Amino acid sequence: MDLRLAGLAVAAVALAGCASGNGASSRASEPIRALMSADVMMFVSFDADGDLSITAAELEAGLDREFARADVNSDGALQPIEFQNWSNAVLGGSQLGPYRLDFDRNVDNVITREEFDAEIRARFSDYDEDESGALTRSEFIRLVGQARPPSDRPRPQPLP
Ligand SMILES: [Ca+2]
Ligand SMILES: [Ca+2]
Ligand SMILES: [Ca+2]
Repeated sequence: MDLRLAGLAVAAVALAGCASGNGASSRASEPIRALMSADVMMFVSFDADGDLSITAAELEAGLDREFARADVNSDGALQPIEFQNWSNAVLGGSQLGPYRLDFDRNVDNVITREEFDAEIRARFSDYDEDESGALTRSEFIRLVGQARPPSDRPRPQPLP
């Protein structure tokens, strides 16, 4: 996929080079491409007051709402089928992260409320580039090449 994207970038640069006659702009030679993750759709939905900023209080309310939405049998944990259905509805499917094993840190096949909150809080902090405690739209946009690989994030070892 990276190779294919690189190929597209080369194609875009080549096209810009050919378009010398229309006087468009030389900026076209540096196409801007961005990455978003499926969790952005969820975080944007947390903005209850519609002021385009997701505050810490809105995060807390969102965690409550999403866990309740996912935990259909109300046993306080998310079984694999519950996570799958929630992911399909809220994240638009399971093609993009976050994945079930991102949440289920002790790999016991259930996601506790603590595991659910920990993963989403970590992602919230990860997006909060200016460390203001709130997320604005621009913080969700990462240019290609700037996305941090998952290995950069600390991962606790599974419990014995
Ligand atoms: Ca808000
Ligand atoms: Ca459950
Ligand atoms: Ca677990």
